[in-house]
Amino acid sequence: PTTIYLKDYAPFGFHVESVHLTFELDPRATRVHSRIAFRPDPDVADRRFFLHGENLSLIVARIDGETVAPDITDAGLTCAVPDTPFVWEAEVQIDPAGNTALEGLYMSGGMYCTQCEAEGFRKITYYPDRPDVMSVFTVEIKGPHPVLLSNGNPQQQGEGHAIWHDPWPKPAYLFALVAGDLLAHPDSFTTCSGKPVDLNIWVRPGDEGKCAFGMEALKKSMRWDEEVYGREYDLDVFNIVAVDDFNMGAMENKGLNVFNSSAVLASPETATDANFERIEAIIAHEYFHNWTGNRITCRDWFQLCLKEGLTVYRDSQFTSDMRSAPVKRISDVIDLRARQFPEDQGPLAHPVRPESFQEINNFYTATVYEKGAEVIGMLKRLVGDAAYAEALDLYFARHDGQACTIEDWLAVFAEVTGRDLSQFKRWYSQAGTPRVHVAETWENGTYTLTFSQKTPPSAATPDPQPLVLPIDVGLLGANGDEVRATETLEMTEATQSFAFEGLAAKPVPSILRGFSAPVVLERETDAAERAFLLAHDTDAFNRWEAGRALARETLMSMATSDAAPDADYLDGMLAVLRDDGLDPAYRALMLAQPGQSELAAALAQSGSTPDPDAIWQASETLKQALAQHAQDVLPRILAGCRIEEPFRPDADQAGKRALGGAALALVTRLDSGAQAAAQYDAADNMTLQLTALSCLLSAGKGAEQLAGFYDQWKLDRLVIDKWFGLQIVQAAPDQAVGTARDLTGHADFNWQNPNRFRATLGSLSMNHAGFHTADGSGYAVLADWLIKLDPVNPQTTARMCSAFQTWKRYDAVRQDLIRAQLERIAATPDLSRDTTEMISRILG
Ligand code: HT7
Ligand code: ZN
Repeated sequence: PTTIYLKDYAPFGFHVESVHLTFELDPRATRVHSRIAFRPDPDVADRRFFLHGENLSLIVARIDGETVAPDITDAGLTCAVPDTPFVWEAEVQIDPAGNTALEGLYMSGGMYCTQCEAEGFRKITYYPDRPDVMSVFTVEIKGPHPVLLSNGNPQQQGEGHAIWHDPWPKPAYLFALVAGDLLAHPDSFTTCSGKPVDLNIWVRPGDEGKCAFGMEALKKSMRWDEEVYGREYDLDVFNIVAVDDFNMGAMENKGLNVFNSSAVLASPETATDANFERIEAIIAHEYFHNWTGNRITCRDWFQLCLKEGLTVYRDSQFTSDMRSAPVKRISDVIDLRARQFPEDQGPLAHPVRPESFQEINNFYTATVYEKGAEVIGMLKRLVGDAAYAEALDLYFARHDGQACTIEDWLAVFAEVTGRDLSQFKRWYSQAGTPRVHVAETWENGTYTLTFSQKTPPSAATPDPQPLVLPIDVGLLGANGDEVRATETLEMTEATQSFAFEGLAAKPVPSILRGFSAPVVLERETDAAERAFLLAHDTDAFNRWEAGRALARETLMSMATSDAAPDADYLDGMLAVLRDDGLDPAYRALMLAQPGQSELAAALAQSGSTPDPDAIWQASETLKQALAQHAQDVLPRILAGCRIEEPFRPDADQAGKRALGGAALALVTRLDSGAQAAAQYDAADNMTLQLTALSCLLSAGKGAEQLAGFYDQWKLDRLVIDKWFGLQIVQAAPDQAVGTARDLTGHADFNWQNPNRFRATLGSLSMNHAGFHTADGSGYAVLADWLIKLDPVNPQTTARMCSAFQTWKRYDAVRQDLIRAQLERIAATPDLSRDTTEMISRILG
């Protein structure tokens, strides 16, 4: 496979003045006519006329009306063209029904839909399919379907015929077309300057009752972007379509967002609070792309973080404003540690702005998205809120309608603040998670913190240099009062000291408040100090972090010796449970234990080889100990979390249900599932129903409820995904592989549907001890299915290979078992470019 390098970027030699596409839809033989006006760019020396194109049957091509015979390869075509403006026309035939990869134009449940990011448009017609080629599109659709949609505004709509015009120049990856027998959930929005916008969520008949929440989320997002970023919507219509077969969450096509059904459809009976929150965030994310991604796009795919990091940052600000800011921050950090840290600390490590790739789809990663957002959060912290707002205004004003780079992005900050951001820019070019060690001294009223930063070298970054780290620090006195409010220390050296003078007594430091930089903080301290911070820290994040560290440390010692659960941890958690002044959602997060995979990582980093069974056992023992320690207070918590009002998926009610769920999980360990069974029977919403079922399954009970759940929901695809996933995630380690195997034989296991595939095989990889079962059967089952899926859907296959990325953490026997499976996948004939790249990077 060819490797593409950032350093080789060269502009296209032609401007595209306009694009006119006509689609004659047919499941097996859709015809696509293109009429594209090109103008040679005199500033570009290399004016080779190359159009991308894959899996296309060219019927005819013309230049200025004359038939031409281009040179065609698997990747596209070249053709001799005039040195003056000309019109290219082509007619191609494609096979949407045979397109199982879900890139380009494909069919899902009888409807036509498209997915063009990153490089799917080349499967629709010949085109310069690169983000720096932007043009105005007019799209004509012919087909016997009641609903025919594309980007922009509708120009004509009639029986079996529609014309759409998008006035905003865009790259081809933002093109979309949808056709089918769909129903709309309509609404409207008036923008800040008084322009009306028609809003619709389009769904298959039967799903119309699941759109109301998504529509409210859309309107809130539109208002928020006006109020917080000054960004107004710019078309007459905004359409969202729900699609069942989709490789990711959703796609921000201009004026026509396409969503995985799971990322938009929800009703109280069928969706959990977590689903509602995710839907609100994804709707916001895709909507915010209208400015950060669409109006200002990326010059090339190496700049992906330009739109993704910024848009994730914006959607996290939105969720913080709509819900609880500390709860959102803690949830984001849990997610970062669970998904981005393993990537950054393993063989798939790459910079936020990668410098090479073979398959760009493999770089839609937690590093580009979530670490990319962290980098923006650090920048904002360093320059301050006012300068951030000024820089963003300048960015939008200067770059509207352009395809930009990280250099363009940083330049507006440098200009607004006068800062030299060259060292900060290393965050974009260096892979790896910095480890920051802290030492302290106390002398004559001066307390000094000395930080040392070290980023472990990796294949992507063999010689890491010191980064700019904003480290937020506050100091607490012995009674828990703040003796120094939060201050951002700006660390730029490998080792650097910061002194706090004039203190009456040695303080307790609260370091890296709000998780102000995405690093691993190393501080040798004792359980007593952690317990003090858990009880007193005035920073909500660090208070949670103190409890998390206590849990992690006790679990690590329990997993490696016969240590008993730490009393400081148990007492601290009891105090949290009793503290009704704390937000229930926050208390629920406090009670959650670190994931078993996170513990495996921590053990590996501390020099011991993680034993998945011992980690599982430690985690079970600690939950049991906490249940016993808290048994007197649990009934009161459960009662306090009961909600009498009608269901609302808002943060208040969701927080109560989350705390009630955490308490129920503990109670289930004491009452053999009696209260969980009662909650299951009484549940009138999916959160309560699924929480109860999950408690029962984790206690090795609930067979009857599981069967009843299937009968109740067998016609609801999204709920049945939960049914598949829950059984595997909650299975005991020795049952997980068998459960997954049985479910792959179930009549409803449609392995070509990415949601169902992920619900089954993805859940197996999430059951840490089950997946890493000593005989290697977990690895073998996953590898079997990845080999089977690869020729059908390389993108989803390649993404799921990351389940193996942590393989070097484990013992030699497990490593050998995993390596054997990786080599078996690699040796599969005709393996896709996507999966080949992932496996070879993981093998190293
Ligand atoms: N910009 C989108 C990224 C994307 C994608 C979405 C759906 C299917 C395949 C895809 N490939 C890349 C999603 C986003 O970040 O908003
Ligand atoms: Zn995005």
